[in-house]
Amino acid sequence: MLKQSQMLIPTLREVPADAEIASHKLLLRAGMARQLASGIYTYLPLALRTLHKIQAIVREEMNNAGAQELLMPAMQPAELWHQTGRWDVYGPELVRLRDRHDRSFALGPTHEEVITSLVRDEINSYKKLPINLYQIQTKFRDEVRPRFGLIRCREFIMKDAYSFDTTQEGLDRNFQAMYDAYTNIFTRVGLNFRAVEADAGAIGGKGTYEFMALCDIGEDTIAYSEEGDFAANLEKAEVVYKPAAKPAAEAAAKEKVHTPGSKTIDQLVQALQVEAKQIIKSLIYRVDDKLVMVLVRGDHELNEVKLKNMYDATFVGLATEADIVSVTGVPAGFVGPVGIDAEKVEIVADNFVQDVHDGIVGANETDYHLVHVVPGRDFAVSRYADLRNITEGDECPRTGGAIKFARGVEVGHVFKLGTKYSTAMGATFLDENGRSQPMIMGCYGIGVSRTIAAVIEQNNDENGIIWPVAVAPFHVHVIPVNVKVEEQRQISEQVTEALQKAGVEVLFDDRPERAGVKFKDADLIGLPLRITVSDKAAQEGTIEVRVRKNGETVNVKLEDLVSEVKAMLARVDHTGAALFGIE
Ligand code: 9G3
Repeated sequence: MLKQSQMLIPTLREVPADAEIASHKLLLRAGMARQLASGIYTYLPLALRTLHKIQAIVREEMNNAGAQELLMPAMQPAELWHQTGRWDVYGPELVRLRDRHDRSFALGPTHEEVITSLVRDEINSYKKLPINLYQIQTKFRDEVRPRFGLIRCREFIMKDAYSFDTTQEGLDRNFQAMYDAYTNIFTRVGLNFRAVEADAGAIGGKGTYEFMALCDIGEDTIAYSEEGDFAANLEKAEVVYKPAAKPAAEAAAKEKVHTPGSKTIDQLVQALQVEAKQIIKSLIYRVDDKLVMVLVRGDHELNEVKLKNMYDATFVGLATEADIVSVTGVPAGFVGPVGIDAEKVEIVADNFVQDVHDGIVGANETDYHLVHVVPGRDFAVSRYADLRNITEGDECPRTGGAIKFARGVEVGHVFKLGTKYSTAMGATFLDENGRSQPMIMGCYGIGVSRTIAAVIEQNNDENGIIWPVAVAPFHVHVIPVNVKVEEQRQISEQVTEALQKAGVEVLFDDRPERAGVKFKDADLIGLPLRITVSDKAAQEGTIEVRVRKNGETVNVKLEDLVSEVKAMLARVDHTGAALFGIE
């Protein structure tokens, strides 16, 4: 086994300014990765060891779930993408090239077309189904703004799996098997993750889940319940609505008030000394080719995905100023539902608007609002629906517990594809009655290289990385205080060999550096245990073992070292227990 002085582990004290997040900085500083070009990285030996461990866990769980591994090409003929119509759907993100015969190819960003064409050509009887095929392969997506090191690259490593079934129940079984496999994978890797429902309005349909590693730099907001396992993407989370009790007395008749310059909720709250939840926001939206007025309580946010799903629209966006004036006669800020011609613009509202019993709305007159407005009495709503973003403290739609927010990075994604690709490409099977049917597909991705970064994001401190045992590049760092002292070198070599013989992976830092430098590098690289060999080893036969995660330090007799090190690795974290706990 190579010693550290012979290995390419170029640690750094400082990093380039464009490395903003912990994992990006630490991948560079710990000598694990180097950028070749924007969004394109070399995995140096330490990172590759971690990558291989993650891949090994992925393979074990995928194989246990009955999937079989194959390896597809990265070069994909454009014809396949024409068959599914996707060649023209994707823009510059799809890396395209021409070969020497001037034929067009894509460098694969995903492999639905390739796998479906393979299964179409090789399987056509129900007897050969179901089948679940997967690969671990480099993907190419020419991201407009690669960032955050291995989190968002233009070339990255993905495990992508594709299942083919004859029935919906079969797909449901494969989907569940993949869901469980992903749960095992991310648990064994040591990630703090949530499986997040990512299907608006398909509650019970369970069309797709995203596996999110919780971390503050994540681009997605997750709404999750403190009780139970509910979690949903913010834009998909449904909001529980229970009608509030009607007030004893009905509000006084509506009245126009002068509210000069009060365009925003905050200005109105100040001007009228009211609470935001008494105000009803009136937003004019363009939904495909029509204009819609959407009402939301002043303290809530409209959820455009829910609006889009309610109309099953292809386009949803805020109307232009001109549209707003054309519908209401005033610019945004003084718009309201009272007196609006329902023929010209439909008025829809979030469920919680119906409980605003003494409300404030724009008067459709510049610098004026209406107070004491009652929905149903002073204006009609054509449809109430769940149209707002869930907020922290809302009731969980599953468990009734309180909703909390977290940010996350998507490391896995499981989809029920149905027959979209099999129909487009003619992947059919003959059923038991000899009838030709399209195969029913699912697809399942894991961002394997992104997972390395997510693990580092969740496991670091000001000194460097803190590797979970299961995916650490090595298990133990052996460091002689002074490698020039012959006994220290000899004992370090004996300790290294004894541990390696016992299945413990050792990085022996034999560099002639000052102890302080070696300890700093050891903290940076972040192996679970650090063994320090000092003069005490020769004099008293003891060596120091330090746990990177919590700084716990013990002096161990040389003869007890192997068993003690394995016991400590089993105690460091649950991934170590899984590997070293079973004796
Ligand atoms: C493209 C480009 C980018 C893409 C896609 C296609 C994302 C694309 C979605 C998926 C769905 C699943 C199998 C593994 C799990 C995810 N970005 N997606 O289809 F041409 Cl340039 O990849 N695929």
